[in-house]
Amino acid sequence: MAYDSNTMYNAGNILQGMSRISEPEIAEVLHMSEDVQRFRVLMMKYECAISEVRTKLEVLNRDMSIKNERNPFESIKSRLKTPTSIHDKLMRRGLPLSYDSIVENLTDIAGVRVICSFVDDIYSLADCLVAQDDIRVIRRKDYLKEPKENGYRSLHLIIEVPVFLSEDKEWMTVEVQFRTIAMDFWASLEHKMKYKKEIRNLESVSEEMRYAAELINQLDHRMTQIREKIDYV
Ligand code: 0O2
Repeated sequence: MAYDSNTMYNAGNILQGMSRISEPEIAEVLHMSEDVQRFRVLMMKYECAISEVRTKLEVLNRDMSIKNERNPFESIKSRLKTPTSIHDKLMRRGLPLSYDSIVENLTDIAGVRVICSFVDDIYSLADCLVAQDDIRVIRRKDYLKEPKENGYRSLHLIIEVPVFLSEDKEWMTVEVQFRTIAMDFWASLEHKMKYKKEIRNLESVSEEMRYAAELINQLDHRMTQIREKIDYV
């Protein structure tokens, strides 16, 4: 499921999100007819966790934009993994299709993607987010410092946030990806490549993608240098 940039996250939207997942779909795709209700509640909690993280980032955006005279991010997108994607990921990894397996093995059911203009904003924003005392960092993967072989660059954080329910509090896992506008542009094209069954000249297209990723990296750094010159005036 694609990331959605809709910034409105209220109770209505959450219910609307849940109703998108039909019971037969869950039962059929995940082979867990007895756990359908538990699964729906789980997805509701992940949706609330997305909402919490988005709010935290939006608060940081307002605060930092006043202090630094620019917005640390351009946009936020988020998505909840669909039952079909959950099924496919578990199958790909040879893991059981069960409620417990989903909770134990998947850390990206709730996904938030933050698109920044500048690389240094990525680190400032990520540092401010993880410094909050109700955030637990589970994992950090810095594909900016160590890009993937194909040229992919982003900063990934797996975090836990508390979701306060009517009777208890639960820590929910959210994957937060930070990247620049240019890196996002590159990643969406590269993502399309994965879904195309046959690409002619795959080797040379992959090489072009690696070259484009390098150009994007240089452009991102050049833009930061220009911004610093403007800021110094
Ligand atoms: P989708 O459809 O975007 O959700 P994990 O998924 O965390 O259990 P993994 O694969 O080691 O395990 O995590 P990693 O490397 O942090 O990647 C997680 C997500 O980052 C991917 O989710 C993609 O969204 C994105 N990503 C990672 N590598 C690439 C890449 O080379 N190209 C592009 N375009 N995106 C990438 P999914 O589940 O693979 O896909």
